[in-house]
Amino acid sequence: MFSKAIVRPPAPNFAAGLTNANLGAPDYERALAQHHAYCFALERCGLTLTRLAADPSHPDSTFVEDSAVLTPHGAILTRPGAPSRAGEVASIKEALADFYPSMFAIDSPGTVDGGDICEAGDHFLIGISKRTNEAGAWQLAEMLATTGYTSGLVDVRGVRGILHLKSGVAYLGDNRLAVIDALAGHEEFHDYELVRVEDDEAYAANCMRVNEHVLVASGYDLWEGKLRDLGYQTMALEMTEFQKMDGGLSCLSLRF
Ligand code: CIR
Repeated sequence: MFSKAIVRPPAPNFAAGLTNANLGAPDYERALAQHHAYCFALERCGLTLTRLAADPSHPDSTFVEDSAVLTPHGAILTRPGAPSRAGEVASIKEALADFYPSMFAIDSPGTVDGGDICEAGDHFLIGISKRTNEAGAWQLAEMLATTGYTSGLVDVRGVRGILHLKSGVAYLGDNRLAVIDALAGHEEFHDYELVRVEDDEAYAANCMRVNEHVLVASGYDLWEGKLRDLGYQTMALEMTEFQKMDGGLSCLSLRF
């Protein structure tokens, strides 16, 4: 169960962030409205939000998930793989200090983006991507091991259209993983019940179980229907402007 989350709205220069999506420039006002609805949904799931101020010096800083990995046993500050995002960690550290008296941190030469880290019960799936390197992944695995978590690595570098592991995988609870076809055969997933996301709805794989609900991007009806058939209460949220910047639902908050 989560009780809190940290969020940060997009800044007016949000469109200057990194993207490979080729979906056009995001509309700032629309992004703000979508972010507002996202925050409201988290509150409906029972979370108390810490709302950070928009940070125009880091256009990607609305994607707060990438700067830390949070578990019930501690916080680990990451070292984002994109140089333009390195400066985002300081303010996340400050915000987390209110909740975590001490924190681990990933060191050079390791890099980790939180979007590559999928908590699945007591086991962590750690994506190796253009952002998270093996040095970072091993550091993280060791830190997690000190508080009793196991982990496994999943290399997503060869998977097209995937920025981070969680662009294609989400843990739904109950030993179930939502997964895109391209990743479904991975040996790290053998012990889970897999729920497949169709290729033409691949973006929807980045869904998010928050307490009694699963938040999903709106417009992916097959996927939402599948989740409902499995008994999940879904909440659909418009994500178009964040998708244009390679972002999904999970990236917009740090939940704990
Ligand atoms: C980036 O390329 O870093 C941002 N434009 C998108 C980050 C999305 N974060 C995430 O999936 N956790």
